[in-house]
Amino acid sequence: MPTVAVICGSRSDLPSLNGCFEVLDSYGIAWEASVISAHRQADALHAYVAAAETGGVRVFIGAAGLAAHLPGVLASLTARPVIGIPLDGGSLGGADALYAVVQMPPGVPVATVAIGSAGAKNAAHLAARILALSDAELADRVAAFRGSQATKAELRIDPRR
Ligand code: RP5
Repeated sequence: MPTVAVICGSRSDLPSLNGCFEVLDSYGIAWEASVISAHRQADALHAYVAAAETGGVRVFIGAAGLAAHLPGVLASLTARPVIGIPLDGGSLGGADALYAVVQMPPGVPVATVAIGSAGAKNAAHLAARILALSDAELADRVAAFRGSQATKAELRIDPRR
């Protein structure tokens, strides 16, 4: 049963999400991914969110480009945490999607990460940290990842090692 649902607005978004899927896998988090457009398949999106909640999804990740309303619509449909990834497929380099995802009205929060593949990875890391609040083993894996990052940074600044 997935605990994280990743939804993107188009099949064309999927390559941008590989890093998200890899990071979720690295934490051993069960996830599922779906392509459901907020603009083109509104009814299907409503039905999916209801079913996902019933099925045990605890964190939603929404990814879209252009006028990226998908994460915001997800946040309108669920009280569970929604993380939004603005994608950079459009002619404005993702600034369009960033504004659409980050500028949510008060009371309808979307935790917005960076544009594109960096954001896709961070969406997965943030989901892990949310889930780790109630999962001690996952919290250990998050701590281990943070430790490995520190080690890598240390190596970068000292070429003799
Ligand atoms: C957005 O429009 C999607 O998330 C995608 O980033 C963009 C273009 O979609 P397609 O025309 O490739 O389906 O809704």
